[in-house]
Amino acid sequence: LPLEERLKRRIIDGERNGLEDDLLEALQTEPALAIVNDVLLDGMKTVGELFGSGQMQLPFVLQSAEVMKAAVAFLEPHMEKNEDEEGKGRIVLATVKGDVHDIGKNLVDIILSNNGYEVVNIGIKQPINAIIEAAEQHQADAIGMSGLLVKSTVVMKENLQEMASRGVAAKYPVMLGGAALTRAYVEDDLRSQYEGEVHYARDAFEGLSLMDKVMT
Ligand code: B1M
Repeated sequence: LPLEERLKRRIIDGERNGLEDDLLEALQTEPALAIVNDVLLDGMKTVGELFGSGQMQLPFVLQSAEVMKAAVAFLEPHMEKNEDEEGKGRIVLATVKGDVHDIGKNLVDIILSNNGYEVVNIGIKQPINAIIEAAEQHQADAIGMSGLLVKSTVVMKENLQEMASRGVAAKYPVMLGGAALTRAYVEDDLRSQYEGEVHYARDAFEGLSLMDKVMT
């Protein structure tokens, strides 16, 4: 198979043996981020489709996710860092309560961290209490919540309600992202009911440009 196909297959098959050799070879011709975005994420997309249509069972999805994580970890030191941009702001990042998906959140972490932001990544399944607490403790400038499950979109709505009732809505602009969200849900529905700032980011790059706007 050609290299890109081989890498995609590794994600789909959850096959780690030889992964690093293939990634090193890919790095000869492509920047690390492009490998993630154009090749590996395509593989994860196929995994999602196979799982969604019942052609792939959960333990195999987990294996694919682990290969994906290993690949991102291997590529991370090769990613471009914007050294002159520093101290642009501090953001608390979490996957919301009841949700374990963290590959996207961790990509957002990498992209923001490489471009001048300090990210306090508090992990998965985080209740709003823990998110607000981390924001207070670290004097964050913004809060980012990720969630991939349809039910996480409801959790995010509840989280905003909780932020409003705790009086911290004006303090922390919120960025939301994850596969089950839509721009319309965030920017029409949620925004119209919320007194604070709430934004949608389709991917990690939009997350960065959004933060750059919010922080200025
Ligand atoms: Co899950 N899972 N999963 N899963 N899983 C989905 C989300 C699903 C769509 C698959 C499907 O059915 N086709 C489906 C949800 C359906 C729904 O809610 N209606 C699903 C399901 C059902 C489940 C379980 C319930 C399965 C079960 O147990 N029966 C279970 C849930 C457990 C739980 O959360 N309580 C479960 C478990 C798992 C694994 C553990 C096996 C594994 C996750 C491992 C891990 O993350 N550590 C997993 C995986 C890998 C997936 C799919 C296949 C791939 C997700 C992924 O990593 N994509 C996924 C299919 C899909 O998404 N279509 C699926 C790559 C990643 C980079 O994309 O996270 O979307 P994503 O991030 C993007 C953008 O969304 C954005 O930026 C990234 C790109 O740059 N973004 C942000 C994300 N967060 C952001 C935050 C921001 C800004 C942008 O600012 C704060």
